[in-house]
Amino acid sequence: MQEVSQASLARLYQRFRALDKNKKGYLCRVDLQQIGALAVNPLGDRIIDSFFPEGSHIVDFPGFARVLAHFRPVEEEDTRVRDAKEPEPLNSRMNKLRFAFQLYDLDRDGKISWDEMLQVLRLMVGVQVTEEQLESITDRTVQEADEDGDGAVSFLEFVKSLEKMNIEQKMSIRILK
Ligand SMILES: [Ca+2]
Ligand SMILES: [Ca+2]
Repeated sequence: MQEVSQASLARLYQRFRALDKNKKGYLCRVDLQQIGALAVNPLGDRIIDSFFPEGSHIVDFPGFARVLAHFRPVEEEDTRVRDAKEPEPLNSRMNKLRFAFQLYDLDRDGKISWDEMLQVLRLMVGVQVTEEQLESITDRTVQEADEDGDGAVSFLEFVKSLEKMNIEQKMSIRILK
């Protein structure tokens, strides 16, 4: 976490303590559901899931800070050439993309299947489309991204299809105001 300044770490810790209503020393799902930026995000529940890897039900401060690091806006200085030995910051474009990809890839097999795409699109487009419309949106989305024609979207295909979108902006949820 060396890329996080002391000041922002202190603010993050205040945020953690404020969310931790009963001063348990850790957070659970209901605590995280108080984060407004997540409550209004269609993938908020999926993002909350990513705080709890492998069936755990609580997250401590280091785990909380690690997941939130993906959402910090990319600072201008991040575009400078870094020492190759330096680890990539968690909020780099590549890490944001990896994080976004795993929100789609529920079974973690490295590919977004048609069903997985459908589930995400259902969350994103809301209730105003019919199941039939949703399926055709899914068809189109998968087809547009699927370059090798295996019917699923690999990480590379995902990256290419998002290239024109401003992922930094989309993934920069300002939790630390
Ligand atoms: Ca998958
Ligand atoms: Ca493919």
